Amino acid sequence: MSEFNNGAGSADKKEDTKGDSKLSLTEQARIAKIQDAVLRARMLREKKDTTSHKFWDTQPVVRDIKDELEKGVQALQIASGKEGAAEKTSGYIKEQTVEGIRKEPYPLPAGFEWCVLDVNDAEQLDMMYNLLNRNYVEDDDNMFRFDYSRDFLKWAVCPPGYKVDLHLAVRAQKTGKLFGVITAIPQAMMVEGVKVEMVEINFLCVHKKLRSKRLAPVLIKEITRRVNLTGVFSAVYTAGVVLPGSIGCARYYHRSLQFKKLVEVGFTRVPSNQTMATAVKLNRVPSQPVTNGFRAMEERDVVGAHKLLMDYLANFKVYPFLTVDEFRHWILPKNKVVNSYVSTSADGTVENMCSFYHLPSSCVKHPTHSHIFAAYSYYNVATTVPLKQLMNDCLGQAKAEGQDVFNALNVMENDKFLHDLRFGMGDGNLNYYLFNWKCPDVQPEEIGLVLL
Ligand code: MYA
Repeated sequence: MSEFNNGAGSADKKEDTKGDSKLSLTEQARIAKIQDAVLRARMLREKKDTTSHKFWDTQPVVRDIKDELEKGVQALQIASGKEGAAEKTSGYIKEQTVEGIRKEPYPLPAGFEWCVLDVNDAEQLDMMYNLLNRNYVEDDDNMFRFDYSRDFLKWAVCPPGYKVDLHLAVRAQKTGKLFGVITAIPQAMMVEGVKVEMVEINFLCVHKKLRSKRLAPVLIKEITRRVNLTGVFSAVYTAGVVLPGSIGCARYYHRSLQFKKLVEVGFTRVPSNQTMATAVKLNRVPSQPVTNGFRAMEERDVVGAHKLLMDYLANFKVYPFLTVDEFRHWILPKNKVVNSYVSTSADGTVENMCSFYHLPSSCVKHPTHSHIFAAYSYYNVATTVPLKQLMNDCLGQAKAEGQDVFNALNVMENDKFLHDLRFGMGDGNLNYYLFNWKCPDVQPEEIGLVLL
């Protein structure tokens, strides 16, 4: 997707639209849209994307050149002012009703059965934890693997309105051992100004012994069926892999907090123009916050901080529509799961907030270090201080909390602080996906959503 954003394309666009200064802003925007559509169609034709996806090609996601060209045609229709054309750029890809949804679960290979995971039961939570701890996402060199804590998993899959039926797993009939998992949680999303009831999909995992046997498509079809039976027909998810249905692509940036340890585990290197001592010094963070009144968020801040965040998120094309209860669940501090901070005016109005969640990774092969402790930037809003200052305070808190590295995506306004606060660009992309909802491509800075 980012290919469409190359320098040549945007330079062309600026030249042409600037050329006629008599055009109104609306007309200029229309012309820009036409140019985008034409450019997109041309590049897609040239790209000749021949990848075939046996499963994804059957699913309601934007997936091929034809769809992309259709998007282009719609943009042209909007640009030429045709009534009603705008409606077509958002909406379901496939219209469905609960009545039309299959009633029986999809069949599994012999010896396996469906089960659900009640993560409030310690034993079932352990089963989910162990499957993920040994089989979930690894980096390209298989050096690190996500190690979501048990408390984190409970928090991640039990927001207000969650359904146990959507914490889906596959187990061996004889032994009860888990071989696969996928979860869905309810979350209304705002997509280009339209509120859509969706689920967020996460924790898709197949045991290493059962890889490449097409179990993942069965898990996805079964969770889709179960979600559809609740009257919800669209979903949002992120993945490192490129699949059909992507609406945008963000990049991870990393800020070292414990530089020496990160070098020892092979996560980072000492730059060629620095010594270890210089690099350690350059990566220092404030031990005390600079922002006046900076403190951990508390229950009394929830209503004000919720309003601050929702007003801010309204600036983006894709963001979660959080109720106050959902906000409380996701943002109020939870030990070793999520940290959040605010500063307020004298009368208690929340003016600034920042937050991060805790996602350690196991060091798969390292003899002495078992984990990298990583903080992930979550939702941040600065209204009375520069965002850079607020995030520098946030880095200090993360370090005080024992984190080795602070990770952030280049979504929302994060570009405003990444460079100056010495974040280095990672080699991983994160693709954002919508299932069964049309949406034009979005740039990272137009995304107001961070998934866990
Ligand atoms: S992203 C995290 C994904 N998990 C991991 O990376 C953990 C480690 N890897 C594994 O456990 C396995 O490799 C997985 C694939 C399970 C990923 N998302 O069974 P297979 C397609 C979607 O033979 P396996 C997260 O959790 C692949 O293109 N599809 O493969 C969000 C191929 O299809 P096609 C994926 O390697 C998940 C097919 O699977 C992914 O044994 C969102 C091959 O199946 C992936 N990350 O297992 C899920 N990776 O032939 C979608 C591969 O067509 C939700 N594939 O190319 C959709 C919305 C559903 C709800 C809708 C409600 C309305």
